[in-house]
Amino acid sequence: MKRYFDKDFWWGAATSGPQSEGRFNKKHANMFDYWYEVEPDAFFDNVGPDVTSNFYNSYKDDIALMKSIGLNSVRTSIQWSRLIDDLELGTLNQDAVDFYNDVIDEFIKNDIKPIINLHHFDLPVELYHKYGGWESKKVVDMYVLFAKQCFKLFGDRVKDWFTHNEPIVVVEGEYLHEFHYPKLVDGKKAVQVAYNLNLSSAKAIKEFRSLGLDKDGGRIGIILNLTPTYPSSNESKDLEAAEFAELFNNRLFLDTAAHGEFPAKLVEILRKDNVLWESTDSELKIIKENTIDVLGVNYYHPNRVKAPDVSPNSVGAWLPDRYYDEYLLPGRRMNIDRGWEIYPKALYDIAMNIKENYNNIPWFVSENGMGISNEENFMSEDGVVQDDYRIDFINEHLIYLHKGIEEGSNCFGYHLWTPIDCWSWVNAYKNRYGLISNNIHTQIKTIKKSGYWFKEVTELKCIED
Ligand code: BGP
Repeated sequence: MKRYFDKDFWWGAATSGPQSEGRFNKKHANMFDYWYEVEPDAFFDNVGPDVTSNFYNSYKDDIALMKSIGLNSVRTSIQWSRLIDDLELGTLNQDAVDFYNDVIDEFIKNDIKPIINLHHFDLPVELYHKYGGWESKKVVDMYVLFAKQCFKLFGDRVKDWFTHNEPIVVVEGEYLHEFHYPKLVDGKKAVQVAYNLNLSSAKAIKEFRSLGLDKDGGRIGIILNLTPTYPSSNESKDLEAAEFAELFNNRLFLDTAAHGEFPAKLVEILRKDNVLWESTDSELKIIKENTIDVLGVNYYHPNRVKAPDVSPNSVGAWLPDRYYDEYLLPGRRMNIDRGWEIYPKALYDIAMNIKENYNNIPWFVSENGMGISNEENFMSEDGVVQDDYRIDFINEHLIYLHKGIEEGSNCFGYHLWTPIDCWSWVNAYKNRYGLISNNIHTQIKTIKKSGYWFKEVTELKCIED
């Protein structure tokens, strides 16, 4: 059966500044630039973000390649650590202003809608060392200065803005599960950071509207990795575990961004556990009054949980994991290279959740994708990666997305991670995700089989079951 998408549907792909540009000409180091300086072997094969896919120098050729595979929209981010000269004052680095102006103009010249995200895990590291980064409300205000500069400089041409990418990953990676620098394990700080990230998003949205960009066709939102939670059984203990996981991992940001309020049940638990964030009435008012216009949803894999083996009340320092354990579904389909379960139906569940519980807000799939190691093994003699696994993966996800749209969910686009193989946090170049391959030694970029297939899909605006 053929499934048709709207004529204005966004067919695109996503990357970020720190993962594609390289470190050229940057005045400040971000958290990952610094981490790589002090601990290079924390990164796969000791490869850091210094060059990545060299977008800083090759953006014209890269954008031409993106156009050649039919992308009509591309998301990247503006690097705070590149754009801003004095972080405290929010003054500009003119080279960076010129660079981002050129990039945006080049996208538009190629009929690709530029979608801009502001923060993608890339806090300037000196703000962490000086103030504790997102633990500090002073840093929240510096981020708002950066956001305001971006809106003023580029808001005439960029109409779709996002404040953060996957803010829960900052909370988890930096403050709970030790997978991103500074690798702390501190539940109380984690909760404050989650609050401050939510506050920073609302404050940036307020600036956006006070500049009148919403009156000029502009929209602003947030990008969340809405990993749906599925309980291991219908027993009440597993259902409760799943409820907490959903509250902490998804609704902590989604309810706040979309409804302007933290979920009451989560607040109650955090208060009872003595770890609730510090907030003021005026901040909560800003959060209430500055909800999102649009939502980006990153989806890779489901989150399956069960009741924890240890009772929530009987463990030491507070961590959210005391309320649930991960559960591995027997017989699950896996992307073994990345260690993630493949479960396309979750996209339909996400679509229905947004429709039913979040006022059917306009949204798009802002990331989805399949990371594969040693992809050169799938390269045919002409240098084209024969990535049929990626084509199948995308197609299956689009089928479930289409079902959700048919049932009335207000989804307007699908972006794959990523247009051109780029560097990744910690995994560096281990897993390749792109529609276009990038040889990191020669910087030769070649369209993969999936890139040619995606072009056809964008032209026909149609997939097949
Ligand atoms: C998302 C991030 C992206 C990208 C992707 C793939 O969570 O927003 O920046 O890195 O994951 O992740 P990885 O390369 O670690 O498999």
